[in-house]
Amino acid sequence: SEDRILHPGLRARLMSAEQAAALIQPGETVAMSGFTGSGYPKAVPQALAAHIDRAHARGEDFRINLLTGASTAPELDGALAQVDGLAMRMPFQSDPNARKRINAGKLDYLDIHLSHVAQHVWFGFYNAIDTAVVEVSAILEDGSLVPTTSVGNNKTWLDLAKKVVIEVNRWQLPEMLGMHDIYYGTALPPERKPIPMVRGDERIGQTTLRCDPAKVAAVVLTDAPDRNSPFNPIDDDSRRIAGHLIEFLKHEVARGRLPANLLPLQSGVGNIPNAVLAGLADSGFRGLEAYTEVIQDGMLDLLQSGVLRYASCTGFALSPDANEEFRRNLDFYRSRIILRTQEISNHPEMVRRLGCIGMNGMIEADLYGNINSTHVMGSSIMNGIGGSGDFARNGFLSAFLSNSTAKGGSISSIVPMVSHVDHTEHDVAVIVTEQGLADLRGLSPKQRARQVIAHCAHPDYRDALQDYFERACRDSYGKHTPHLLPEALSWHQRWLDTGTMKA
Ligand code: 0RQ
Repeated sequence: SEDRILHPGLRARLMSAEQAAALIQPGETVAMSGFTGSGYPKAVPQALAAHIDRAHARGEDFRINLLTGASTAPELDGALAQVDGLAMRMPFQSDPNARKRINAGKLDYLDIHLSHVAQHVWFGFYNAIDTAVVEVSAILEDGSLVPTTSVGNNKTWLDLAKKVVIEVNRWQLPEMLGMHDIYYGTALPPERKPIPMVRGDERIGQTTLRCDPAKVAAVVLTDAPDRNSPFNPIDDDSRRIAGHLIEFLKHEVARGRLPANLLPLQSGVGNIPNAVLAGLADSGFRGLEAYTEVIQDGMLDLLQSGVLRYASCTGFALSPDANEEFRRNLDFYRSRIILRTQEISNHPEMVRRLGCIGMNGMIEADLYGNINSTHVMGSSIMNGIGGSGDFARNGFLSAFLSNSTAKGGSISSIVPMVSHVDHTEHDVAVIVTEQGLADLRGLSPKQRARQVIAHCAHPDYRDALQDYFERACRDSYGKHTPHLLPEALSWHQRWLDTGTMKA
């Protein structure tokens, strides 16, 4: 602890995770660090889960409201959901236990644009934050904190929480000091100023997080790694999706609509976006930039090969192997990776100014280009909208990617009407499946439907989509965005009733 906690007053607040967890009271709103499996507190959430479990065994009510940056890991979301310790969760999760409770109607979940979270807390839209639990790699002499592998909303949590619990994780590398850019220039309307950044690799803030030592109630030492699952090996369909998108980007360069090194890329997490990154490695592109939320394995490879010049993000989602690679070659990555607060990594002002190219996964798309990123059969949450909307609406171009079918071909990812809408037809430029790419820019709804059916639908479902569209064009109440209302969601109902969308 000597070299990691340089502030004597804070060293005096060292205690066990159990003691720190006991400071959190039932009903509190607790804001924790963590973004896509990186930089989340590793010990206090598990100790809190045990504490809650004992309270429940005694017949006491004990649940908290939990905010984070984005998803975390089994030690946080998993542990707290397992013991029924959560009353409300926001703004994003991807944990199987939490998901199960949310979809059983036992846990309230608010699925929020990731750029909105910090400002909404500042606006006072949500409960006041009772406790912040934030992982750092070191506490400096002046009490400022060295962030770890994600920044997320930590600045806001530390600024606004009534009390603060700090986990100093000795597994995290203190040599990451200098990679973060914490911007303290955000103000509330009507006092807001332009964000003073015109290139994605600029630094506009400071390298550490401020924290009032008087608010720090506990400091806990930990020694555990970030945990992320390895990616699946890239399959043929993902490779095809990546191929279609990269061919499209080259076409845009050839037509003079994009510069030769494109514009800053945003990439969602998941196997398909990872395949796109892998595809970019041998695409011939050079000097690419990434202004994104999450750095996953493929981005490290692109940095290594020099295809990518830099990556700006707010967190990592690395497989165990990629994590080791990052730690071994930290000196190389230090000058090429910037970690920002998520209000800046996802800021509409920055995404619009830089002209980001958004590339995100989807659950389903409809004929007219509306996208469902979050809900299976319109009602069962998968993960959440995350940052996809921040980039889809404000970027230069927005692409949504998916296989054309799901669940062994029993589901068409292209449907007459999406069963839930996250990204409207107004925010979607291209849709890509392994079948092909539909370029929806400048097209009317009916023109879009023809493109989506021809280029994205799986052959097993193409005729049925065409048939629906033709009958809708003939019989719909209005002919602008033709629909047959009793049939529009019948594919979903058929799957629920019979296990397949096929008639
Ligand atoms: O579920 O594992 O139970 O079978 O969805 O699907 O094909 O593995 O694809 O990992 O890329 O995830 C939209 C969920 C896609 C993701 C989504 C089922 C499928 C499987 C996963 P099973 P795949 P991916 C940056 C940006 C929103 C957040 C975001 C996502 C599971 O991309 O969460 O973009 N996006 N953040 O079976 C029923 C369909 C389906 C379907 C797929 N049509 N119907 N189930 N599935 N299509 C990151 C952050 O913001 C933090």
